[in-house]
Amino acid sequence: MQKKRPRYALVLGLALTLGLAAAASVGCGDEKKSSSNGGGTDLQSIADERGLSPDDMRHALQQYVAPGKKDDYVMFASGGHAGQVLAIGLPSMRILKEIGVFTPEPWQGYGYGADWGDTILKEGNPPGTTLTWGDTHHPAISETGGEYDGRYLYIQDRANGRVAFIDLRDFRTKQIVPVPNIQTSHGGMFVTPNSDYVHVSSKFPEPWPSGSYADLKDYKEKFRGASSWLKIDQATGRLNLDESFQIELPPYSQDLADAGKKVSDGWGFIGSFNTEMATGGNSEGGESMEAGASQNNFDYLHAINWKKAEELVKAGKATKVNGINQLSMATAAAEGVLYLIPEPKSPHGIDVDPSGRYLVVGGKLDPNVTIYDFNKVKIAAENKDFEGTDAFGVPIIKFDSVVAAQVELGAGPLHTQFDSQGHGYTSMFLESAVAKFTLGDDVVKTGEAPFTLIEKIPVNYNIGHLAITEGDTISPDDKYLVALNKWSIDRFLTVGPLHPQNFQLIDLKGGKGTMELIADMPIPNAEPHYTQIIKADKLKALDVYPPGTDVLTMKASANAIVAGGEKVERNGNTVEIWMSAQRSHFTPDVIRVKEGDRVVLHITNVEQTKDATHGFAIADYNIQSSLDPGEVSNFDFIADKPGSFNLYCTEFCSALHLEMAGWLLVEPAASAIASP
Ligand code: RUQ
Ligand code: CUA
Repeated sequence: MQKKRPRYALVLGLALTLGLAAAASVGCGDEKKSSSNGGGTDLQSIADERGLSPDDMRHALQQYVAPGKKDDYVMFASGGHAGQVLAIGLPSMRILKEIGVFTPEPWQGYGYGADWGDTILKEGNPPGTTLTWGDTHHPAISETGGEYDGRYLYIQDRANGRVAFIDLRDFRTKQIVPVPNIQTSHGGMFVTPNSDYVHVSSKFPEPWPSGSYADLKDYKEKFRGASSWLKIDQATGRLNLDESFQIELPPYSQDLADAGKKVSDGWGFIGSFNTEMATGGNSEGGESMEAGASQNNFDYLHAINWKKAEELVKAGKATKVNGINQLSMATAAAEGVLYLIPEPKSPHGIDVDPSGRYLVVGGKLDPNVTIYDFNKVKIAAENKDFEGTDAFGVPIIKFDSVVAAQVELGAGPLHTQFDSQGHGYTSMFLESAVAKFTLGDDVVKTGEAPFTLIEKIPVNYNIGHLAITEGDTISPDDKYLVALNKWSIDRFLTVGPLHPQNFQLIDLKGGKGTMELIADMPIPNAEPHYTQIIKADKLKALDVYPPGTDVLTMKASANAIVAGGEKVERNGNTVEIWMSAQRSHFTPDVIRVKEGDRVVLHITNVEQTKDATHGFAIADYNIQSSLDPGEVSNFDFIADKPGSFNLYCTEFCSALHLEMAGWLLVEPAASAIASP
């Protein structure tokens, strides 16, 4: 709710505090006087000329990060079906980096001949498939004690059931794991509070064992979902399948998920829909998926005791299937690992509050958020307070025994984030709004009534997720909320029928005041489904790599050289070159091979100056790499195309950047020379 009353005095006060006094004082003396024909330099003239209201001016000051100053937060946003991750500064909403993940990305030399990207992309291919894209949805920052620790970032591929690991020392992808027995995954991504595991669950069930064929008439018998717990190696951040495990789930559509924390630490929660087990077939005499999957009044929230599951796996109760330890549904149900809790009709988000006690489920087709009390879930599980089992023998906890409250918010509640004051903030997709409400009075610190809708703010438009600064931790910062809107419609200049997505920055006023929309940000990428926002000072990214670093392992490369150590060796048909890159030349800058030779090329950027990145590209060979200071890039290719090819540095590194070039001379095989 923005007030229309001019608040010029306040704005000026703020401006002065923020050091804009100089700009203001060059005005014509009377600060309130506006210049009628533009060109004025006092604040009011500028505002008048640009058509800014006092509120606009205040918002500009709230968001402004002056040249040379830095942002307070970094938001990691998924890049949707473009397959990357974006790093965005807050509050400025300036894009800092696009990180290639599932899709090759030439600027970073990811997937264009250098071994770093090629190795990761290749290892990330499921057996028998070459994938050149992914659909990034849910980023998850590593945590220590329930707080983001700024070390690692994980993100899943919605389309192909894979998980990628990004090292936040260099903001580069280091691993893609095709998760066995999972074909697609949606929102089932989270990191446990001490980064023991990354969780990912399947979206649509597939025939088990994975990769086999089954007809849809055998859906109930043959198709299965999975909850996967991928072990994080603490020292490297890499995922280790040998120490990971999976829990077989009924063939429902497991949807969003969240980790338990504090009182619910050791548990994970996954929402689901399509407990009807509809399979589509609208042109085969059946009904479409959407109708079939919306029949039941309740679907099931899955509550998983992962610490218990881990014990069972260690006790040998799992079977290895396609390279991962699997606990059967029967074992999980019998041993107190897996419980179902009814959740109203086609639910969407499931989000655990910072205290770990409240589990908030969005209604999608229901105007309420349903809030469960984990303390009650625990008691119900212990007392076997069940209403029966589902068709697969999994116990169903009684709804009334575990619900804390249902709060009516309006049309289409999806996802919820929390502040530290005991509020939940839910995205309202159908209503294009964010609704703020209170949780139980044990966590509400503002004196407001528990389980009550407090206020709503409109957003533009069709909000999906929302993210609060440090929002998935045990202590959110009540600073900003970002609305991730799926449509922008009329908010930006039209750039053709494919409109940008729209992020909107909302000031939370410390969780105590009225939410206020500060800024819009068009996203020129695919739909950024979810983001997490970390305090910038928690990130400890490198400025340069230590000399001779292999970025895949983050260790010293065996092929690193120092300036002067360049050499060329020929062994039969293999030519191996150790090259250096330094402003403004490659050494050697001419590579002589014969058609058909294997070329093994190691390039060390021997510089240690911040930002002294060189690129390396060879014409017509589809080779492009980024060599950041200290980095070693390795190439291994067959010189199968004869000719004289220019090679050059693709980064404007110095005054003589254009001279940083050379040649790959591929002498034609004898037969080719002989031809007229
Ligand atoms: S969920 S389409 Cu993250 Cu609302 Cu995805
Ligand atoms: Cu090195 Cu341009």
